[in-house]
Amino acid sequence: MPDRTSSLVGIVMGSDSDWPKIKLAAAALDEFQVPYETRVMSAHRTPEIVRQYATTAAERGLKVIIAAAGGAAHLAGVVASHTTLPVIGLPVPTDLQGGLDSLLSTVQMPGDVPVATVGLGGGGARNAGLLAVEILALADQALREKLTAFKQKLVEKVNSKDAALRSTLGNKDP
Ligand code: RP5
Repeated sequence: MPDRTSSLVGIVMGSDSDWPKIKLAAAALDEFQVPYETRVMSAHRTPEIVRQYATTAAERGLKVIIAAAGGAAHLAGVVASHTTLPVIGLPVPTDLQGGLDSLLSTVQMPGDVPVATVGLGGGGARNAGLLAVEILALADQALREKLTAFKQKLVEKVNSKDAALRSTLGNKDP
C-alpha cells in the first residue's frame, strides 16, 4: 500500500536492510485494509529525523507507530520518548543468537516510557501489525468485526488441521 496522508499507522525501521524481515507487519495491515506509511530512519544515524517524525506523528493523524530495529535497537524507545501515541517495538533478527540483542534493547525500557514489544521473526512482525489493528479497533466498530471474523477463521483453521492429523494418524474422535 503506498504512503498517503491518511495513514493511521507509521512503520519505521532503522535500515532498509530490516524491511525483508519485518514486511509481514505491513502485510497484516494490508489484510485489514489499514492505511499506513513506511519510513527508514535511525535513532543513531538520523536522530533529528526520528525526533521530528515522532513529535509530529499524532498531529499528522497517525494513531500507532510500529518501530523496528536490530542490534543496539533504540529506535522504538526513542520514538516513544517523543510521542504519546502507542509504540509497538519490533525487534529485528540479527546474527547474535537470532536477535537477542535486538529483543533486549527494545523490550527493556525504563519505567515511564512504554514500548509494547513483540517477538522476533515472522510471528513477531505479523503480531506487530495485528496489535496495531487491535489498538485501532478500540475506536472502530467495523475493524472490530473484522477481527472477530479473523479469530473465528483461526478456530476453523486449527480445527481442520486437528481433524486432518487425527485422520492421518488413525486417531478416533474424542
Ligand atoms: C539497525 O542496525 C538497523 O535497524 C538494522 O537492523 C541494523 C543494521 O543496519 P544496516 O547496517 O544494515 O544499515 O540500526
